[in-house]
Amino acid sequence: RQSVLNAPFVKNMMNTTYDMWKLGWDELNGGNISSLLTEEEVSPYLDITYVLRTIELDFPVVELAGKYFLVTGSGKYFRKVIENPEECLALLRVTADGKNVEVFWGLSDGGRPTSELASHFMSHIERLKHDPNHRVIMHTHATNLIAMTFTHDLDEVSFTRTLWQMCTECLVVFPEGVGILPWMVPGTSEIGRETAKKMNEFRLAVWPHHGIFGAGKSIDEAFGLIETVEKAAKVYNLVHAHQGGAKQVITDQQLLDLAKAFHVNPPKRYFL
Ligand code: 2HA
Ligand code: ZN
Repeated sequence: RQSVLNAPFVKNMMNTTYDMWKLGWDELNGGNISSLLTEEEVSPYLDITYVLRTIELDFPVVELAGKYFLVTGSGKYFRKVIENPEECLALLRVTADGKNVEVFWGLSDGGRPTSELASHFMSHIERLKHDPNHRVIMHTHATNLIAMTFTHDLDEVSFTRTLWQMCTECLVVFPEGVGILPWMVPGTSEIGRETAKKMNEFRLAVWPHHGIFGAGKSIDEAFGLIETVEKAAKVYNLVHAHQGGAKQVITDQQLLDLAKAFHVNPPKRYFL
């Protein structure tokens, strides 16, 4: 059997967490990622009949029974995953009753999976209903996006429109817009349920004054979605740091022209 450290899914997780830390998004233990894996992907690297330990969940997820995930650990630092993946990550499987996870590899110091596991698992359940190829949920403290949740109103339509108006590619990258939760206490099943509700309609859910959740078919896609929102938020912040703000933005007609050219269908409610 090959070392799991050579598995592409582990390498990509190590590199991505390091990149995200370097971007300044994941200070201290901020941020978490979970990536759905198949038994075919996992079995060349690990004996899936050998469970290291079982961890009970606070919320049952029977919809995910038998599914494998690579997740970041609770309290672990994105900066350190690349140095110590076996302590910072976990490869686990949801038990048949959906009440526990079985750990096959990782969390070598006895740690637990991410504190936001509820939001991750509930969001996976919702995204899989919409997209059988869905794989990844990613949470991060993207700096400019957090800043924008202080200066912009938190109405989903108006927030989405502003992001679209800041960078021409935005409408094409997330034509469904972004969902926004009310401010809530993190790490709970309640915020998990509210995040998952947004994942019914969006692949991006903003947690005001905290960060963002993104969903994708791969780590690269979830990262790319968040990176695009963060870029637009950065442009917004730069523009609004100038006296007088924007003198012009991408117009509704231009957004509609983009949608037509790139064959995406943003909902009508976004257009005034
Ligand atoms: O993992 O980001 O929201 C720490 C967090 C909690
Ligand atoms: Zn967070």
